[in-house]
Amino acid sequence: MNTTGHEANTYELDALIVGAGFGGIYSLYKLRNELGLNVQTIDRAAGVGGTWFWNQYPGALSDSESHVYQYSFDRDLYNDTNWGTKFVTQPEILAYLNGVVDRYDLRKDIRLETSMTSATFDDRAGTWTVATDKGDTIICRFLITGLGLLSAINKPDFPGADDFKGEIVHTGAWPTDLDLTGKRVGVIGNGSTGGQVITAVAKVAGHLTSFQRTPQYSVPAGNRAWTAEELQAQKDNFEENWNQVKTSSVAMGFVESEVEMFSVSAEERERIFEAAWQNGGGFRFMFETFCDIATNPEANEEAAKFIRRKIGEIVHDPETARKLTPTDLYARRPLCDSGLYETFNQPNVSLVSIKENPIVELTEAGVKTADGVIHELDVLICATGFDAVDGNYKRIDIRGRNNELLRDHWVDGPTSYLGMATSGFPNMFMILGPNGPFTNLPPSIETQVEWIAGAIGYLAPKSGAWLEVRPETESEWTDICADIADQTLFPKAASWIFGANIPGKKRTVMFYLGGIAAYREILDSEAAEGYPGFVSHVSEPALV
Ligand code: NA7
Repeated sequence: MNTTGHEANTYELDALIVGAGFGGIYSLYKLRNELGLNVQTIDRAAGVGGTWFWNQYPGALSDSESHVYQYSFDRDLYNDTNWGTKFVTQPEILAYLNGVVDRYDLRKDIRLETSMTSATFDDRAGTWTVATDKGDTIICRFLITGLGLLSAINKPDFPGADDFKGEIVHTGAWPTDLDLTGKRVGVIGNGSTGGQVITAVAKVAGHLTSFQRTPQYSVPAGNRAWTAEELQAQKDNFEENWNQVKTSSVAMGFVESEVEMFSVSAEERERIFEAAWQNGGGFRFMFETFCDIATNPEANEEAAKFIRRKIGEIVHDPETARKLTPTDLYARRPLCDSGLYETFNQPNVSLVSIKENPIVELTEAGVKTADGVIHELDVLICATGFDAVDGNYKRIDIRGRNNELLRDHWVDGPTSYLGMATSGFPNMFMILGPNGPFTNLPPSIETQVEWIAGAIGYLAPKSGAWLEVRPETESEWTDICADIADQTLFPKAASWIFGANIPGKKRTVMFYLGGIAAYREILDSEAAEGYPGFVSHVSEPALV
């Protein structure tokens, strides 16, 4: 027995899946239900759902349209899913994922409130030994990590935080019993999450103060009910729609524009932007209007100017409008909102630009800024994002061949081949690891899980066999990702996409920006050619 009263066990599995979000759930289905392997999933959370379990803050909404923010592997599941609005809320997505788990009878092989504390590869046996915080030891051939792209929270350490008499919460670890009605609420951060939480909480808070470091470009989400015809068409056109998604770039369920910004007149640009603004959607605004907003600085400025003008038209107080208006590139993950700028017209909402007037410390009563003002608060919400992509990997002792620690392997920044494998860590397959595709996530997750299941299906019958990515393949992939990123404007904007949001984190390219279509082709040929990017090791004669 360990200190929790749980009897510690050592047991063997074919595969251990860590994480019960979109990726972990589908992996369990593929490996257990389809390949018939002995598999278990563990997750540190008290429920399944990953991101959608943790991010239960008010206003949490997916910014991918619902007809493509789901699984596509089972047409019956798709037909039975009836999401009535263009964008779906966190409770709906969490209910969906729970429904999927029950539909395929996965729950009995998911251990909740169980964290992987270490994982070590045994070169001789060709197995992974995983320790959990329950004291269990799991020995498995295949380790599938779906630890979450945006899961390790970034909570700033403000001086005086211990003195603050109110409550400090992070959106990514939201206490579901927190009632903000009538309270004095501060929100630090105004990314995708901050925008959602500000808009929702301002409706109930006594007063809301937004502490904004960098103003953001945001366009309306345009959320609305799908019409009956639209819903029917989504189901009738299942194959064509998903084929379109998987042969597109950002996998968002629309056809990306091929029109260059300056190939049309100024009037036509205005018409296209206005239509996109009215229709809604951040990715649509950036990628469906023109093809060069993310690559050509002048084209980018046209889009930025349009949004800046809208902010000026919406926000009544000129000083608030000035503070809310970005002046830099429109080159972060494109945001959309449900009335964010309008929220700043409410009498119970105020904005503090902490770039101009930094936070000095927290006091007993609230947040003190450089001008000496103490902003009195009952609750301080940190919508300050995540140590994205590799954050969770660095927090666990993962040791590959020769006892090499993954965080040492990634000392110059996280790398991988295809976002799924890193050299020295055989038979460890990451879902949404570094340098995976930058898209609407469920289609990329499905793509990766299907590829991983293919690789495991190939290895499983060969006793003790493992695949290990060649170091040179990994370096080439890193270079490819960097070259593609350099052709875009994204690296020029400081955001989590390049690790720029975490103090001290090395700025590196962390995504493959070549689009899902090209990505899927690379994956297909890697598997079809017998995994040439990998060294294939068989410790005993193959059984097949
Ligand atoms: P983001 O996009 O990383 O946004 C975090 C926000 O928090 C952003 O406004 C940051 O300002 C701000 N921030 C971070 N640290 C601090 C400190 N120390 N002081 C003040 N302000 C700070 O995270 P989100 O959760 O909004 O979104 C992440 C993704 O989740 C999103 O793209 C979707 O894919 C879903 P900054 O801009 O860095 O100046």
